[in-house]
Amino acid sequence: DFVINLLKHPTFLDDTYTTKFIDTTPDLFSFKKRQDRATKILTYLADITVNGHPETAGRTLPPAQARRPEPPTPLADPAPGTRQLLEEKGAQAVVDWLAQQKQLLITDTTMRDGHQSLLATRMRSIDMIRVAPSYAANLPQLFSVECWGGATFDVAYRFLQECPWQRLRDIRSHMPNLMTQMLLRASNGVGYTNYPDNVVVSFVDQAAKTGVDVFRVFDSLNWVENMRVAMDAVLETGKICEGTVCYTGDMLDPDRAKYDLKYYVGMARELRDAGAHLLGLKDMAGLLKPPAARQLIRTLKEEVGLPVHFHTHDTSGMGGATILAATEAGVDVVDCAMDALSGNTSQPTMGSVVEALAGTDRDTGLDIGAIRQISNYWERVRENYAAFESGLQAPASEVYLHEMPGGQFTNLKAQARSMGLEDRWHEVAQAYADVNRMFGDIVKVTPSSKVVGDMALMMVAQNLTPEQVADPAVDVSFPDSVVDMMRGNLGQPPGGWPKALQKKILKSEEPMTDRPGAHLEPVDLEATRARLSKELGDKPVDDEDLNGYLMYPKVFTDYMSRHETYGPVRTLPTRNFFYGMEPGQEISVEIDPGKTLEIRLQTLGETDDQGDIKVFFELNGQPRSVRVPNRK
Ligand code: BTN
Ligand code: 3PY
Ligand code: ZN
Repeated sequence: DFVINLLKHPTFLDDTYTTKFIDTTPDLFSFKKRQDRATKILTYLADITVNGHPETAGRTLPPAQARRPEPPTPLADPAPGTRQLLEEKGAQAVVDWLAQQKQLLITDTTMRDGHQSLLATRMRSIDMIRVAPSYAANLPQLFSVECWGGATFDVAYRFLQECPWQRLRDIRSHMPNLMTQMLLRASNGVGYTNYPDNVVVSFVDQAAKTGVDVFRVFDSLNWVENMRVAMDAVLETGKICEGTVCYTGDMLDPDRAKYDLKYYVGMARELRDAGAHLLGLKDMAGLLKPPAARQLIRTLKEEVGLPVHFHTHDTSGMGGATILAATEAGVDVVDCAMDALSGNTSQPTMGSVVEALAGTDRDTGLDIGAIRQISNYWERVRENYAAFESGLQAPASEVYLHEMPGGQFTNLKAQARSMGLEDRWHEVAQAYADVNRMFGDIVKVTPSSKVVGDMALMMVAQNLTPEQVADPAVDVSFPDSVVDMMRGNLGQPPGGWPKALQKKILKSEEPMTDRPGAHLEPVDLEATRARLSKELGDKPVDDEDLNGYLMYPKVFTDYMSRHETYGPVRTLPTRNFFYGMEPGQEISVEIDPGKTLEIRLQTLGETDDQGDIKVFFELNGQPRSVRVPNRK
């Protein structure tokens, strides 16, 4: 029942497809003849050159000296790594192997959380795929490479005009010895709301098929009940299930007793009993301080018996110290970002952690020279994303006040800017902390963090105090996301929602207290596929596209309709994708392995009386022109 997607069909991908293919497969061609892919790419380049990219308008330009980054040469054939162990002996064998290792293992997060936290998730696949062979050859001792999930999924479709599944497939194939890792928001999939159980299962299944090896599964309220469907689905695939505890508050602060050592150990045991292979400890805001890390990791190791994989953010500047404390306490794996995309709201710095442990009994065994070379590549890559830099100048202890996740911080700041609240940022930070208390002190991570952020921005914009929000006599119009969360649609926090506030928000409506998924009808997958196919002009819909649509219906169909116009723009160099071309510039674009377009921009014509402008190119030496609207 696997339907080949026409857009990915090898015969179609080859521009030389002929009427013979159409004649022999008439069912694939019940729609209008479309332009060839080279013309589509020229149309895109012309449009961006004339009008600019909407996402970079008014933002900082890449530095003048920025050039195309060159990945380091792979030094050897990739040595066997964790991926071979998983493929040959299975998930439990990887865990058993891990438990016997003395060295600290490292997961590289650059391709997921690193750019999610520093560059608004805007890194394009091509910049990752080009360096993947260098990772495989030069750093075969890595535990895994986190490169998928979280916010990267919808941003790929929504802003980067590329297919997230194709990204995964390509990284997977260029890095055959390293395990890929994704971040999965349990019942929220890679979205912001609970999905029906069969949608979650279908998504996990497809992610495993396309190439995810390690699934870090967490729930935004730390509600294990709401993680079982996703965890069971991962276990069913035979891949590695990293059941994850989110860390919040301050374990050693008696005023935050709700999230104490006992709480974390209890949740970790529940995850172990739910079948987790590995225990994830996800410190999404970077709140775990070194002394607490020492106690927490040691106790988790003793009391739970699973290898522990620790994730933190360096927002406070203390992340490296916490990693070293965790290492002394026996943590098995830690997350780091490559130097050039590390620090601040991102992960701690890989090269520095490797150096700090060199020669100790937990020496990582990673080649520091290889790390520096790969980091130099990322440094160049980063230059081309200047438009998405947050402008954050320094680490800040204020994170212990607001507790915003690293992946949300810069986003919320941008949201505040767009509402004209940028110069009231510290008030937003205080409001964020106030809202957390009003909501009963909850875990704040996607999607619960977004709800807290929405509420905080609303309070600052409307000059509302926590007392006014709580006062039954003051009329407050709550953001939709807050109403939804209080209804129980994201699940239950430990101890439930504060009753009085919930009542004010829901009025006479009864909240739900059980699993949202239990109330959601299963989606008829084949009927959905048929409906989507019809909506796309009778185009066949493969399993990846179906799962993309199930997560993000409108985002997906918008992506598909732009794809019709612009073609495989994911193959463009990043500089040209965001800024178009200069007259006289020449670029090579490999639209398929071995099929390269040589594109030269000649000149821009005059704008005609319909407001269109003709753009003159040379394509593989032949003159070509395309007409695009001049919107300037
Ligand atoms: C988006 O931001 O909507 C996705 C990126 C592609 C949008 C294309 S870029 C050329 C053309 N100009 C626009 O303003 N939108 C499209
Ligand atoms: C995400 O869910 O995208 C996160 O990064 C949470 O930390
Ligand atoms: Zn993170």
